[in-house]
Amino acid sequence: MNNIFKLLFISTVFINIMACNEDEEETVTVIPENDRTEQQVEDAAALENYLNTHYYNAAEVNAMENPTIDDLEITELLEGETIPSDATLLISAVETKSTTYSEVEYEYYILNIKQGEGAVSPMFSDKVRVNYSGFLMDGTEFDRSSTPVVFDLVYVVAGWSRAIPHFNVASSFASNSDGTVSFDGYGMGVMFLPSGLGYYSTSQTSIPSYSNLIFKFELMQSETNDHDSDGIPSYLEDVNLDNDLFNDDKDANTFPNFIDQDDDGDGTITADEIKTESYSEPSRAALQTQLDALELTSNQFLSPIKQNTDGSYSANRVTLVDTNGNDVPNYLDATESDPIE
Ligand SMILES: [Ca+2]
Ligand SMILES: [Ca+2]
Ligand SMILES: [Ca+2]
Ligand SMILES: [Ca+2]
Repeated sequence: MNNIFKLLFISTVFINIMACNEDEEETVTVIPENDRTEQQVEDAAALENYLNTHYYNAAEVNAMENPTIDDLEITELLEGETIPSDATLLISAVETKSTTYSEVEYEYYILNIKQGEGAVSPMFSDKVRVNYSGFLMDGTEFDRSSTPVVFDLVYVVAGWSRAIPHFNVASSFASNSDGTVSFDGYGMGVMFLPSGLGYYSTSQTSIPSYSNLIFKFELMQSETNDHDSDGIPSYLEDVNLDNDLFNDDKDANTFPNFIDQDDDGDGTITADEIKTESYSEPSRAALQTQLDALELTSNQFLSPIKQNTDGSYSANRVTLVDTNGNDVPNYLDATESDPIE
């Protein structure tokens, strides 16, 4: 299953290849993709209609400490019916969000059942552990997890990297004797996505092209990604700040910054063009105390805390050195290629 995650890149055309006649030639019919702006208008209207004609069991799930995706029930309000007193119409409960993707302004909707009590909220480029169920506006479920699964938000449909960061992770977890893990105080909600933030023109198993997608989810954990291990977390490799890592390629070598170990192509790897100071402590708490005491300048950040093989914990203070003071850090400045230290 998990068919929503097999698609890394959304193709721009449908190609019908029809095997042909005696010449053994092939006829290729290319159907142009719908205009994204026009499709968004249509999808927005359909989603709004859905939200105006469906309600959920608000009182029930709001009363639960750790509601699951299966506890949340969305029901169609049929003509002539009234909403049950303990239910809420979706349109009255969702938050409307907007984002730009593929140069088009999109609106999507979030139903926040539980914010999540953990301290961390994932970045758009992080790895997350979730339970989820994906379905279409007609209620057809096309995918679901049976146990919490890990996804890289960079390689799933664009709506996920927009919606999930609005939530926090679980406050704690515990390992059970049967090998499963229980999470407490996790984030839980529903995202309602226009097709442009889903698969758009590409059809999937059980998902026709141009389908709006609805996902219920529980957010358990997240982890900061550094896809190319160059010391710059992936969210900081989005130089033009549009939540899209694929359109930032400083040296135009076709490898976007987040998977390029020498971002500016000056022959010195990024890891050697930034200053890294390492801090280690036997316990996470002691390390946290030490890190909290550090004063960070605007060109510094802390790497995520990692546990070492000897059980100790460590983290780095990273400084984006800008030797010539032109406001472009050395790792993005091809005229500065001397390794740091
Ligand atoms: Ca990186
Ligand atoms: Ca970008
Ligand atoms: Ca590059
Ligand atoms: Ca470099």
